[in-house]
Amino acid sequence: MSALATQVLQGDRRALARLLTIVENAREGSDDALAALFPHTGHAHIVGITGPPGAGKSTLVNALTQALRTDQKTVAILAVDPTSPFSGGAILGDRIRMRDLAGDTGVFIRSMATRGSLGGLARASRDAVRLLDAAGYDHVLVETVGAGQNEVEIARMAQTVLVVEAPGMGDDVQAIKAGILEIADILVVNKADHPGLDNTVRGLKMMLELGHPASRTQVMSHHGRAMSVAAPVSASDDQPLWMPIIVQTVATEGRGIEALLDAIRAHRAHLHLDGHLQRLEHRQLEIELQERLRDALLARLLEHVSAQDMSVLIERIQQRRLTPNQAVETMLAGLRFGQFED
Ligand SMILES: Nc1nc2c(ncn2[C@@H]2O[C@H](COP(=O)(O)OP(=O)(O)OP(=O)(O)O)[C@@H](O)[C@H]2O)c(=O)[nH]1
Ligand SMILES: [Mg+2]
Repeated sequence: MSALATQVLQGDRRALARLLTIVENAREGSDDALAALFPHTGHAHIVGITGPPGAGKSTLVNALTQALRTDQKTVAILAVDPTSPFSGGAILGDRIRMRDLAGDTGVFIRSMATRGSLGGLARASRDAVRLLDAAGYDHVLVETVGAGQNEVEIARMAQTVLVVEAPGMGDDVQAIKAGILEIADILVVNKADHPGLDNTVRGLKMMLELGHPASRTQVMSHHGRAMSVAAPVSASDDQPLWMPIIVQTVATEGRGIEALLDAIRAHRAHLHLDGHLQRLEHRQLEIELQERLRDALLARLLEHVSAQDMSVLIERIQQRRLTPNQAVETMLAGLRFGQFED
């Protein structure tokens, strides 16, 4: 086993930090270390925290972490910033806000900024979560800004998803996108000290009621699914439903944090009933394998197609001598490009 992987298992924080960098950038040794650590994963409770910018996600993560520490649990925090191409900025702000947690060896904080594509970040986040899991943290909290596809991505790697909203943030229907119902296990209305609280809570409740019972199947099969498709419930799949819980918090004052923790515990207990967790993991792995396979096949194919070949094909398409689909077929068949000359 790689020395770093062994050190991570022994609780060496510096080794964990170094290995996270290696894995994040898919550097040499990344696959071997992940393979060595993989058998040690599957123990952490992975909680995703998403929601619009400034809703109070980091403040909540901070408060939750302190509550979990009081309960003797260890916590790893992964702040994923898909909007910033640089490490720094918002993430640095998060670090400063999280200074309350600094110096506690039961807490590990890491941020990751996007490099390249969204797909790349999804891969890197999944691998990072696995390292933190293998390192033995009881809870891994993954924070990401809810914008477009990101919320769906987080649902594909977390076991419990918190969607954080705040009153007056472009209410009501606008901020409360339909997709939230399908990914949220717990809806947190943070900044409960702000005006407009009742409107926001009412809006969310209405949405949940609308989604029930007609969309039952969507509610229970939300994780990692093609979101618009309601999965039919088979006879063997007749587990009790999980209806998203709404919790009100004032993260800055620690208000509602115990209730939130209770909701998280309740959802975790639900997952451990009747094989829910296994089914959730199965669906998530199915999606992950498809993504990895697609990326690997594309990379392998592109090894055999030079930029020059590609631009020749594009010219042919522009000359209307080749359809885009024919160009793809050409590449797949590994044919010589000259064949299309007439
Ligand atoms: N009044 C009030 N302010 C809050 C509350 N929670 C957070 N804030 C403040 O709201 C601001 C944003 O909080 P963050 O925790 O950084 O929000 P975030 O969702 O992590 O923001 P991004 O990571 O930038 O998307 C900060 O100034 C917090 O102090 C709350 O419950 N009440
Ligand atoms: Mg934040």
